[in-house]
Amino acid sequence: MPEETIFSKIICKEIPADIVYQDELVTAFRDINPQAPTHVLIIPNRVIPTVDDLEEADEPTIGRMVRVAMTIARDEGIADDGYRLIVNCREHGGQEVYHLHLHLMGGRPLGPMLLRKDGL
Ligand code: DGP
Repeated sequence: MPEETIFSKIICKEIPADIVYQDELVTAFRDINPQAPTHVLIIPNRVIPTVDDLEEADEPTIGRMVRVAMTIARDEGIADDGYRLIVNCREHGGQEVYHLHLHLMGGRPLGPMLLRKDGL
């Protein structure tokens, strides 16, 4: 069983967060350090440390995460202009919290996907 995370405490409301959606599979809340006018994290209620830990049985959960992101984007009024969904995985992916999360960002043009470095 993976360890509880800071996000587990948000799910059970042990620590405060601006929760915008919650159901039996997923929770969505505003990022504490927003990088765009809308920046919401969508997470599974069960701790899955990284996207690399997904199992076949998690397919309904990952599907729900994407559908919830889509619905929140519509509710926030950013869907027509477009938005970005990001999942960071482990060290090179820049993952800080080892509880799988989908970043939903939008509300302004987000620019190129990555800052390019010499030699890629
Ligand atoms: P990542 O680098 O992909 O692991 O992103 C982690 C994100 O989680 C980062 O954008 C900041 C956010 N975050 C970390 N701790 C908290 C918290 O306690 N509350 C909220 N709302 N967001 C948090």
